[in-house]
Amino acid sequence: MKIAIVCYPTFGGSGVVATELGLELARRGHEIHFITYSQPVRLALLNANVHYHEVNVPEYPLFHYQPYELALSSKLVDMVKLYQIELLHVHYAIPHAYAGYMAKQMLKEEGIKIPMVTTLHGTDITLVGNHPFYKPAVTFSINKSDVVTSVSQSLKDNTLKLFDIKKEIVVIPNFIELDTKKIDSDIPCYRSVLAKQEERIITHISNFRKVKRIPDVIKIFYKIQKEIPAKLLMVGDGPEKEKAERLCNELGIADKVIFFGNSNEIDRILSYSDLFLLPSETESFGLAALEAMACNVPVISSNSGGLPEVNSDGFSGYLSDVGNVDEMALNALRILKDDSTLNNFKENALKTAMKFDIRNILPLYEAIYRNAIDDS
Ligand code: GMT
Repeated sequence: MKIAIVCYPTFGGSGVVATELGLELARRGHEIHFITYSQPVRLALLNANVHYHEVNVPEYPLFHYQPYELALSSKLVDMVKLYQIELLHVHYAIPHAYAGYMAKQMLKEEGIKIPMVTTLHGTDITLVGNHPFYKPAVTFSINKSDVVTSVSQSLKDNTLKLFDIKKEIVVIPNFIELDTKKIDSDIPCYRSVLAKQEERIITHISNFRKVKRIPDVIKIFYKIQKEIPAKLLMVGDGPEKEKAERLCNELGIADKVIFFGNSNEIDRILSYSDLFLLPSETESFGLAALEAMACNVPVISSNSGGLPEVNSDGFSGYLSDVGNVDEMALNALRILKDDSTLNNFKENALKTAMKFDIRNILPLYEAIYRNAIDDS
């Protein structure tokens, strides 16, 4: 199949999922066209089956806001015609589903019918899309999609609760490619740069937005390091990062916390980690937790949104109510207390991640694509 994938090219989960999906589809022989405003961060190699088309938005002083949706829908129309693309798969409703719908309409005028699959990722529904300024357009473009998927049952339930949705929503969970996770974590010099042999390594990876509850990450770690030798690796960048650095200084733990910024070495960092913290206010899925588990790292998370669908309480880690940092720290210490308990949790984390193996999930998308193309 010839498929156009529209996504955000940044470090966010939706862009990562879209990119990994496109790359795997290409490996399976499909022709994939990524259409976005810059090359997706996880898209290293382009080849015969992987194309990238940049959406350019010319700056014009009249516009206070440059019209990205307009440029995107025009680009979609051009690329569909040029490459005979058969299906649009848009990730994140805003504004991609809206632009995709406009492209569909323009193409229809020229006698070209193309189905659109919209995948809802989370904040497009729970935070941004639900804002009254966006809600009518988001509702409209979801209802006008040929197929709507959501990355968890929790996100589906929220979407149906918050929006007047007429379409069926199919749950297709996010996935992980386990084969690529074999990192040579035994290279001693790398680990020793991060922590002393006796220190446990605790990691958090996110976009450092409010929803991630970054101060909770620091507070949990503060309690852990009072009991056992430990280091905290903070990976990613965003609006809450500076505040987090200040909090570490105030608590006197700055020398035990390393802030990395955005990194392309996520798997390597995770391969040295003993525990992952994700105390978010909400997560539709929690891809970062799955990536951690795929690298044998147990997860301490909140129990909100789709996290209970990913992290298994008492098995791959523990779940607690949002903000219950005392319980999260206690559970972290339960996991980290001795090597045999930790190793058990590490094994269970990997076992849990295996349920989300890309080889099980990808055929679900392929089936949806085929049906949508056949029905159009
Ligand atoms: O806040 C983020 O983590 C970024 C956001 C995004 O849109 O990329 O992530 C959302 O989509 C991910 C991929 O499906 C999910 O794993 C995240 O849980 C979800 N974030 C939230 O729901 C807050």
